[in-house]
Amino acid sequence: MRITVCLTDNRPDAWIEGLRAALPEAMVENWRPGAPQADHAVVWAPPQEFIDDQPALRGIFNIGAGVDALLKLKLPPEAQVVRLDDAGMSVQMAEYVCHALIRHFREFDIYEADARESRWSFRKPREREDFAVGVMGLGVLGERVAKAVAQFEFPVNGWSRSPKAIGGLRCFAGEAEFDDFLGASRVLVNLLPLTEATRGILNRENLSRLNGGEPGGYLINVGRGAHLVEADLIPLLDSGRLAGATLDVFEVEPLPAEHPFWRHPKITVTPHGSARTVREASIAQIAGKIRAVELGEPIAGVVGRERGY
Ligand code: NDP
Ligand code: OXD
Repeated sequence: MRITVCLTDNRPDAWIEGLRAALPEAMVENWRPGAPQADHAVVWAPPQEFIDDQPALRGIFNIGAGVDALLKLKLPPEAQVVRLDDAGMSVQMAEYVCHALIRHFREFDIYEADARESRWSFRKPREREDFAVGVMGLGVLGERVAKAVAQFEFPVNGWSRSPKAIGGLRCFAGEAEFDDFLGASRVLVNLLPLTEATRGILNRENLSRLNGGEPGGYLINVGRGAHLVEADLIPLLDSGRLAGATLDVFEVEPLPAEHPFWRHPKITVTPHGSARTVREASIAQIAGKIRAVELGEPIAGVVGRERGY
């Protein structure tokens, strides 16, 4: 069995070494144009040239959860596309979202500003019942995040494509229940995959529906930058319709130095690091799946190419 590795923006050496150790029966090599045909590929954002050069691939294993960059390519029709299934990301995502939520709810941003001025001043406590959290996407990451938030006794709503019943959450599903989900939520957490159905979903109209249409909504975007219509955000913040936003993902990454999000007082920017790929756990997961595929066994995390995630 031959495995080819093509990792844009990532150093391949440790991945190759790890895959060789986990799959000693396989030939694992970094891809170069004209390389021998491989059975499986381990990839991150590969160029079309790579795919065109490897038409016989049976499995394409993405080293991230989101496959939007991969599905933009013209892939071999028979190849199975497989995304990372947690592999150490969900706990990081839960930490990130709980931190952003609690920082906003407890007004730690204001205490930080006060501390810079040596000002000793209490904020009036706020009621968590008034800060219902809505999690868009109840998949591997969204469900873990929703359950972590529920531990802090915030009311939690979740929205997914198919109906779900998850203890401690009020679950909404599909377009028909989307407006009710938004209206019932004050803090919106986006953990959707980027697909044709979800691109631009964080727009003026939808964000204005938060909190029953009253001002004070808050956005945490950890999905993809193209979920947000960036031009709509600053007017919503400046008019007070939204109280703030924590953004980890952007239409253009790295976020250009001149982008107004960097300097807006109500926006917190992080550099697409809310849940990083954990190399050792990911290698173990991918190697296990490759071995299962070779034995004809079913695996989790197979992407539905027609639905886009
Ligand atoms: P999953 O595929 O496990 O979950 C996706 C969820 O979104 C599912 O609940 C699915 O519904 C729901 N969904 C998809 N399309 C729609 C739709 N049109 N309407 C309503 N719900 C929809 O993905 P993960 O949880 O593993 O990851 C989610 C995303 O997080 C990734 O695609 C990636 O973009 C992003 N991500 C960001 C990272 C970062 O560092 N910022 C790190 C890792 C991931 P259903 O359950 O019905 O199928
Ligand atoms: C992912 C990411 O999709 O890092 O895994 O964004």
